[in-house]
Amino acid sequence: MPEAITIWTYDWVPEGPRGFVRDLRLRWACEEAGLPYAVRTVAFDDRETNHLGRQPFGQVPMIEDGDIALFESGACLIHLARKSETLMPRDAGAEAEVLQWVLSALNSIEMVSVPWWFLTITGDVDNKLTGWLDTRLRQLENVLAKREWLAASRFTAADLIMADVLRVAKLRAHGDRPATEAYVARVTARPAFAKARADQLAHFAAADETRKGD
Ligand SMILES: N[C@@H](CCC(=O)N[C@@H](CS)C(=O)NCC(=O)O)C(=O)O
Repeated sequence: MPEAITIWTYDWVPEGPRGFVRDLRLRWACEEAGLPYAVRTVAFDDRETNHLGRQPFGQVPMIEDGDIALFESGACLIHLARKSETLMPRDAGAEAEVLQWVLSALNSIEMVSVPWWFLTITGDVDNKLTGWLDTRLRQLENVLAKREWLAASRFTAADLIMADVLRVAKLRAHGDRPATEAYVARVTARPAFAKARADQLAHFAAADETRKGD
């Protein structure tokens, strides 16, 4: 039995982000790969200062794997993917393609989608990021119209992270991108995603009970 990986998340978060806190990416990866893992927590309250030794921005997630401690969900995902052919093929060319699309999800799509989403939910009626977002999403739609998976002609860590970036409700409801919508539905229909999501929701629901008792 390999030594268990530890995934770190918050002890509690408000309703809004539940099901989207980024430890889900790492839970999902471990579920896909059959890697045993434990979940541990840092306090959500005082998060800006209470775990800066583990995550210099006070965010989550982090992982520990033996002597290795990492933050940034993308870096953690790549670390996990290197342990599992399910997530990342051993072939050097296919591996490079997976890495390219993992970074693309984070640095070309999430880089604009998160600020766009934030402006939208904070009531910005003239969201100046919409044009930029629409261009990126249209370009990605063109890619997904021609292929089922981003890399290696099969599900990989690249699809896990791209679908996680794209599955945000406000993004899905914005515009009409049938290939992207089918892609998000296909990737998030995987049992490992359902398990990771249900476990995260249960984790925060249990935290509500603990808070009530405090
Ligand atoms: N680039 C970071 C972003 C991490 C991030 O935004 N985490 C959120 C939870 S999903 C968080 O900790 N938010 C609280 C905060 O920023 O104070 C990563 O991918 O790990």
